[in-house]
Amino acid sequence: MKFTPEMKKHWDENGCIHIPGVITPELAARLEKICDGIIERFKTLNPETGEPGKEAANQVRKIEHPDYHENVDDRLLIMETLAAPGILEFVEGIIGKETRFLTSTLFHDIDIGHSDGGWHRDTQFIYPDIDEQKKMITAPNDLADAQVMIALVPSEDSEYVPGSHKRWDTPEEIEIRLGEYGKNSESNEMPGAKRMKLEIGDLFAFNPNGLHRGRYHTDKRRRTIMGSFGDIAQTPKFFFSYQPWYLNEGFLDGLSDEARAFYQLYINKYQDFWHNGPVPDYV
Ligand SMILES: O=C(O)CCC(=O)C(=O)O
Ligand SMILES: [Fe+2]
Repeated sequence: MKFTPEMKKHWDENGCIHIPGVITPELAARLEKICDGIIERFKTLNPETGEPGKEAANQVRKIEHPDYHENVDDRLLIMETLAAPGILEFVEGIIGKETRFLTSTLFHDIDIGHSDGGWHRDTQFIYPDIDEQKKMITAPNDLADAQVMIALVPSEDSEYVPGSHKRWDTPEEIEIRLGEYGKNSESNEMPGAKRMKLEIGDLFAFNPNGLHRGRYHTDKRRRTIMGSFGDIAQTPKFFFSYQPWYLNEGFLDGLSDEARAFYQLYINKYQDFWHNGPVPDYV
């Protein structure tokens, strides 16, 4: 994938971008198999809690955790894919700053339950106070993040409201997002919502400040991996960035020089937090 100024323009205007075919179907198939194994292991034992993963879970976080992998090469393939030169160039291009890693996620279909997904801005989980949220959205330079998804099987499970990343909610939007204590948040009537149609190997990146949601249905297979990236000048210390196993001896061994350098930057930024805590609550 080659980064272009058009991509940056599209990103700035919309807060999201869809780029077809960034990985080959062959690589997607290999990763899909690895992800099946991760989900099975998570169900048996979530290494972060020491308990079986939640039954209705639609995601596994931090999929490079060593306990999800019998085979080191599988772990390295995931890390290599999320830090491929094309991806890193793209992320720096759209964010417009030097970037660092934050976390990885695997989104998958669920065994029980059925959810069209709750509309949200990720900022609402960090700033429950509405005025704080508003301040963060209207000063977007303070939060330059990108969520970069790669679909390993076709997926139409992500929706976004283009342009909503750089403005506050309209009355209709806020009523859906937060009205009546979240009772309306799964509404299918969000004005301007765009559903992404991803084929195998497609990339979908979005600014999590914008209005978005994911759909989780038992009958729609989903295997989408995601890397979360942000401005190197910021080091948010919370559950997502708590990954002390990066300090394990030889954790980066076997990676390409570029990927190794990128994850080493992550270690440099976060090693104090991982050594000294405080250990965040599990979410
Ligand atoms: O499942 C999805 O597509 C939504 C994910 C999401 O909300 C996020 O990564 O911030
Ligand atoms: Fe989100």
